[in-house]
Amino acid sequence: MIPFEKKELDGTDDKALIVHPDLGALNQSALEYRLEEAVGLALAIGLETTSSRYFTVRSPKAGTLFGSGQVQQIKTILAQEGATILIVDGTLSAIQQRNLEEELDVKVIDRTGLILEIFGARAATAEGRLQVELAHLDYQAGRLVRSWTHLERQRGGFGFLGGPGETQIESDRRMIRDRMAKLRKDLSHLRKTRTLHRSRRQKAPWPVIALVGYTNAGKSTLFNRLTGADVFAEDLLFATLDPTMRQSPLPGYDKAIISDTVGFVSDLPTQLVAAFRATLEEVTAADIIIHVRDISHPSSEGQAHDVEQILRELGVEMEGEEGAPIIEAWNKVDLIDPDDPDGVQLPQHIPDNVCLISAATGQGVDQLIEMITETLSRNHKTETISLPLSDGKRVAWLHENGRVIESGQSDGNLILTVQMSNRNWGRFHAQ
Ligand SMILES: Nc1nc2c(ncn2[C@@H]2O[C@H](COP(=O)(O)OP(=O)(O)OP(=O)(O)O)[C@@H](O)[C@H]2O)c(=O)[nH]1
Ligand SMILES: [Mg+2]
Repeated sequence: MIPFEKKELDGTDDKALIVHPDLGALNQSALEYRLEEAVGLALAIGLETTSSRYFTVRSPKAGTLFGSGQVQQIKTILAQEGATILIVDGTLSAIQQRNLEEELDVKVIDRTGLILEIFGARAATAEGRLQVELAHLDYQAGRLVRSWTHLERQRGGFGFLGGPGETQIESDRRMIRDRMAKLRKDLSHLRKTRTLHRSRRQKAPWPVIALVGYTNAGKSTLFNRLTGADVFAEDLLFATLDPTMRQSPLPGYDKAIISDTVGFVSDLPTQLVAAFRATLEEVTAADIIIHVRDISHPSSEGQAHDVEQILRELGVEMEGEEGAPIIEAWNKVDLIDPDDPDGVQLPQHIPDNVCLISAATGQGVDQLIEMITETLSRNHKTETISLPLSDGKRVAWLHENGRVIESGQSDGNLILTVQMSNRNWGRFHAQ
């Protein structure tokens, strides 16, 4: 345990003030949704918000990000509202965080820190916890800020947001480094085991379908509907953290494997993208990706954009032959009221790879399943071929790149029924 210098806050009724530094990237309404989202993020670790507002930052100050007049204003608001935590919905350097804490005399946390704290409280599997702790330490390593360890006790997070006193910095850094090295080792061990599981599963003749999307889009609700599972689905940001896989019947197939994954959010900390890369390998290995979108959300477009960017960062091919086909499930259509002139409306043109659904009511889910099987069969073909028993190389290639559904022998030949993407069949026949 790292001997952090503790600053006890009255943990039972901490309330947060949220300020967003407006650097000019967002328009008025996007700013408002961003603030709303930040309130949701705070709530995800049980923090109530006194108010949320943005400050226009024309030239960010190296020491405090906000200008000195703004810092005074924030100080006044904190006192007026009785907030004991300041959430800055943006990125703070370690220095900025510390200076703000000193000037305002409250705990200060930035967006990355907040998301890390949520993930710390939510991760349930051994691997998830190791990954989050690693990401946390990575973020922590350069930070010399006061401790917030009460959150660890209260909310089950890791509470690494705090930091060492000046005198202990060096030894603490060393301890952090050592701990990170140990975590990496444990993780690589766990991953080896998981890869073994996966390669065994890859040989199973079932397609893998990955659900991805912005947090709160309805992935888990859809997952439950498709699989009859009862996964935690809540109006809570980052309700799901650890990926879950289930079997589900799919017309024309014995079964399919559907995986529910962690939701994405704009400005997902790079430490976390890196940490979850391995878990999200399920997505990269999927036969079909279902991008679940909350189409009733006013920022739906921007959210889709963020999701696509994170998928690219994860190495998922978004267009062309190489990647898995992507279907967009435009969810929550039940919330769209075509007669409401102020409400969100569906766009005029709806692309071919889109299915309108309501995971809550079940509307459109049958069409979605149809679209999934259609897309699968369009992109995959099943062939029965005969190969000489001695052709071990080609047999191994087929096992590696396709799904061997049936295998038998006749007259010294191996008869294989294989399902594989059209592209792989092309490669096979060209050999
Ligand atoms: N009205 C309506 N609400 C829905 C629909 N689908 C999901 N919801 C609600 O949206 C909220 C979020 O749903 P989840 O399934 O937990 O969302 P998620 O994408 O798994 O979220 P994270 O795990 O947090 O990333 C819940 O309150 C659901 O009941 C829908 O089709 N219509
Ligand atoms: Mg979920």
